[in-house]
Amino acid sequence: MTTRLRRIAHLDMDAFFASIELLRYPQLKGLPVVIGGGRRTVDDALLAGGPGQPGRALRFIPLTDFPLLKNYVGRGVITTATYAARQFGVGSAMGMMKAAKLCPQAIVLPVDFEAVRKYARLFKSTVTEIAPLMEDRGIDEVYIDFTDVPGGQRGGGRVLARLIQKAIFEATGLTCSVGVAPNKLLAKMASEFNKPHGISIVYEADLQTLVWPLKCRKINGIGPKADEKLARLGIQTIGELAAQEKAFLVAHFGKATGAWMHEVAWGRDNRPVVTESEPVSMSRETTFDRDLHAVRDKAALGVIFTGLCNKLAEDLQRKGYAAKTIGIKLRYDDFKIATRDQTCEDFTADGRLIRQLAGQCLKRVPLDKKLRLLGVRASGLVKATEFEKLQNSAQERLFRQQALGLHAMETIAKTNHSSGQLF
Ligand code: TTP
Ligand code: MG
Ligand code: MG
Repeated sequence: MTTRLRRIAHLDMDAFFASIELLRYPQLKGLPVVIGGGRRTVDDALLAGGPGQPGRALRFIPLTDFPLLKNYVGRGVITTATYAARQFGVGSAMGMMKAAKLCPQAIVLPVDFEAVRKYARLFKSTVTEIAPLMEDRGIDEVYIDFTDVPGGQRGGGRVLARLIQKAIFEATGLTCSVGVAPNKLLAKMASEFNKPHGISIVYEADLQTLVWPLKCRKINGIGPKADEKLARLGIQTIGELAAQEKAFLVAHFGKATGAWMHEVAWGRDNRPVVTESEPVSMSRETTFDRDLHAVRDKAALGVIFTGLCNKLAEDLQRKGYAAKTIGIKLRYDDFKIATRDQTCEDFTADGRLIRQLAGQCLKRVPLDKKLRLLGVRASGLVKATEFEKLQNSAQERLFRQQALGLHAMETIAKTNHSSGQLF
């Protein structure tokens, strides 16, 4: 087995709420746009096609119809701003009045939360289709474990990062920035290095050059209060923090925080990427070009069956899962469906074992009618890392049993009679 480097990505959408409005009104591309304030009558008029033009396509609304920041009346704060607006010093959490002074010509639009949720769902599902180990970190950002994803190691993660960026752009029309690093802590910093639409790759060896010059505040977890206290102690940068004795930090910030500060300043972070929603099952199926008979077309069916099992095994391995239960689905020429499944003692992502278990299922279905469709399904999934842990403890059990003079137990496949269940 080749040793893989731990590669963790942090992906963050660029000017998220504002970029969503630019999809709706592409004529605003490249212009300073700020999002903030409540919805006003002028906003409703825009959504209807512009003042006096109900029914007009939104992309044809002339720029002169858009409300400007200088005319904005009200208190509110800026939620976010396009990069064009940021050049004027306008940004998140700034009061609208102050922003209007800096960039009076900026166009101001309200947040469309429904659209935000829709695009958040869409970009996240695009990520998990490519790399399933994704941790949701809020409306517009995620961590992704690249370590075992095909291509996740190439160029330190650059190849996969670019692929995901492209897939998100194709699915949503939105851009994002990605940082790939040995852990979440560094990845989170790295995703900001080349914003917008950037990728940055950080290795452990880059700590001194890329991370230590940054302000302590860039560490996710060091807030304004801790930062102020660090500044009072004469510590401005992460490098200066790293130069402190752990005992010194513990003395000033307490045992847990002090030790944590020391670790993060040295770029160390072992937190795993935690996925909240695990897939329940994975399956592969195929409908034949012509109906096949189990006996007369045995050879052809055998090849297809083995192919499906191997593809399913590849899917499991690529997405980092192992399955407890393997099942089959048949559709006969009269469109009736039969399913069977088989639970094994261990978890598996192995093509040959999947083929063997699926073969046992096949022996339990009637095969007198012709078949239209064949499918193989894996359920009872665990993450491969969990599986390794289970395997290790099973191995230990086995050694203990052998030490006690017991026979090594064979994996006994328990038969689970269920039928008529759809995949
Ligand atoms: P961010 O990712 O912090 O900002 P952003 O996506 O607008 O810009 P960047 O390119 O720098 O990542 O936040 C994501 C969205 O969350 C942002 O578009 C609007 C919303 N948001 C708030 O509602 N309030 C806030 O204070 C911040 C910072 C963001
Ligand atoms: Mg963002
Ligand atoms: Mg964000």
